[in-house]
Amino acid sequence: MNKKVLVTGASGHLGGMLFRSLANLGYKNLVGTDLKKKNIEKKQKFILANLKNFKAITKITKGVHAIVHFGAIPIEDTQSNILQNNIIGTYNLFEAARINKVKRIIFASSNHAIGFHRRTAKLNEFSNQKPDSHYGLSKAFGEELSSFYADKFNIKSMCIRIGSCLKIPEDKRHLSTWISYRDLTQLVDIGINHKAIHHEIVYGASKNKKSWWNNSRAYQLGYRPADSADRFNSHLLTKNEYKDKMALLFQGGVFTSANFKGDIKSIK
Ligand code: 15L
Repeated sequence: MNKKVLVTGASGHLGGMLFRSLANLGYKNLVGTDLKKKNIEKKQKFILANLKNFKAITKITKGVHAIVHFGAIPIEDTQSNILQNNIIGTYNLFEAARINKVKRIIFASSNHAIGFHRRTAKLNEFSNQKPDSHYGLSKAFGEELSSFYADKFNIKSMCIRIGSCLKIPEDKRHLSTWISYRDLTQLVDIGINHKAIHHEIVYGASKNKKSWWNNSRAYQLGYRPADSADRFNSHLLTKNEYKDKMALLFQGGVFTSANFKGDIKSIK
């Protein structure tokens, strides 16, 4: 791929990983951006910019073919921080993309956009959003934003509801939610290149037997995960949720029980 691809959140855990792994896959014209410069090598093209600054974002999206949008607060935070960084930041990015005629956006959504679904439910690309946190709500917003900009302005998008993207699974929950770095890279690559994409929802999960998600849409688009959490010795995994009965009921785990003031029985 010689066309320009912008990676937001390039100093972060997953944005940084993708900034490197896409280059290894043969992407020749990659530009990274973030509000601070961290773990960026000399040979990588990087521009400092804050997603809250619309003018700056409009500048850096000029001449860009596709955006891999991973720039956001990656966990729960205050309503105000999530609003400014994740919601307004993402809105700025899509609007700048529209002005600059960017063709595609790959959006880092999260399992926390659907976290209040019970673990007994098997979800697919049509399952309704059930955000479990301000953070999850910002991801649900990003998915709707992607849908709107695809339908209204023909900016193609793939939203990846990422489970737990780590080097290896660490906790029992990850037997259902884990995705390896190379499998996430594969999904992002499909999002950038697949011809038949309009607005897609897929699950960011490796081939896990205990998955809560039917990811057949990703498979239709050519996703063939190379990894599986099943291969890891489950005795070595931590049981971080096991003291939190509520977390064990819902897909979002401890994100659902944090600051919970609701009625568990009413959550359908
Ligand atoms: C996420 O969306 C977070 O960014 C990550 O830190 C994990 O909490 C992950 O979900 C998960 O649910 O395991």
